[in-house]
Amino acid sequence: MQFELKTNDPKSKARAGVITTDHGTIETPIFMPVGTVGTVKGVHQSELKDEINPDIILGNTYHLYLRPQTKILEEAGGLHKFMNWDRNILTDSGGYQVYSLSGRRKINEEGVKFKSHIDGSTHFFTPENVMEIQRSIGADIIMAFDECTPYPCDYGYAKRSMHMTHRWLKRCVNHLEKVPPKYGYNQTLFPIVQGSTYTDLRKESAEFIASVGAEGNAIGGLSVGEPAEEMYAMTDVVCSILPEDKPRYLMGVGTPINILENIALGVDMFDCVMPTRNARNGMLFTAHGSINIKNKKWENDFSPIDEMGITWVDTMYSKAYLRHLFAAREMLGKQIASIHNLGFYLWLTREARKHIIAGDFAEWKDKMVKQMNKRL
Ligand code: PRF
Repeated sequence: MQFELKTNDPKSKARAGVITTDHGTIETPIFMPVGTVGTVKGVHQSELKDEINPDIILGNTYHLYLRPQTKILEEAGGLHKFMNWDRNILTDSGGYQVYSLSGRRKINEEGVKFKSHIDGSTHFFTPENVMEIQRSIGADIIMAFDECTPYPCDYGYAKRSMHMTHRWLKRCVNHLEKVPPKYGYNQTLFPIVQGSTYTDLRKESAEFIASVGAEGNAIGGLSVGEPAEEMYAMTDVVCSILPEDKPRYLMGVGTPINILENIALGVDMFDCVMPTRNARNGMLFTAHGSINIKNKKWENDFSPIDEMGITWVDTMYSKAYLRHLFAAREMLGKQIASIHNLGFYLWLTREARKHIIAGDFAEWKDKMVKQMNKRL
């Protein structure tokens, strides 16, 4: 994998770059649509490619390991072939998904014992087997196995957990060297900074992660319920320590405003279920604020979903029609809303990139943050 830093914004820490892997280039900043189980929920591959057009999507080790299971993915020749997606894929390691299982897991130095959300069966993830599973899935970028701490988290726990995540990283790196890639292209491991909301821990973690010399780095443990200002303070500290010439990925973030604020602090990559999950609940993001399409006020509003027309659904359908689809619980409603929201998120990061290159990102960001902070 290569990363070429193209432009630094003069008035913020925002950057524009290009990542190149064996599955093509990724222009950064980028938002990566989440395709947890090998599908970006409700969106056909053709719509994803032609309309939303991301250079990379995300998959989840935890879910894919449980279903369809590693063996099937190997027989298919990896996730790219299985889901017929020939661009980049990143897989998360399961560190966050098992954390979300709270009552159904036990963590110790060796790894995490957890119960499947599907059938209750017991499984064990270790840094070693998570590397092997990610070899079998075959994503271009794979994540280290970490513990994502909750918020709030007491200092002692956060510190012990962070040190364990660092030891787990060493085990990931050692083991990955012993297991070659399976499908003839390279895979790049991104380590993950932890340290909860404690500045000294974040510094220590970022220094440790930087010392490993990986080709890209991630920031975990944020957007878990802390106030946005605390998240920004942590991203800022971490970005000031992580290497300039390597991409930085902020995991599981966030709202359109969170994304712009974190781009301004030097983050290059994002993922979040928000655009698709909120779409399925009838919430649309636009450049002028968010819309609850289920609201009665849209009942006879025959104007397009979004005048900007970023994706074809925006001008093809009216707000009244989309509201009707939600009221009637028709699946097309969720599909339309998902395409709209993902199109908007990708538009937002592409515009950010354009403005970084043009040198007026900071002003544009402030204007957009004000504009988007409304409910229509
Ligand atoms: N670790 C991993 N995946 C994640 C996170 C993390 O801390 C987060 C935190 N927002 C989202 N996804 N492995």
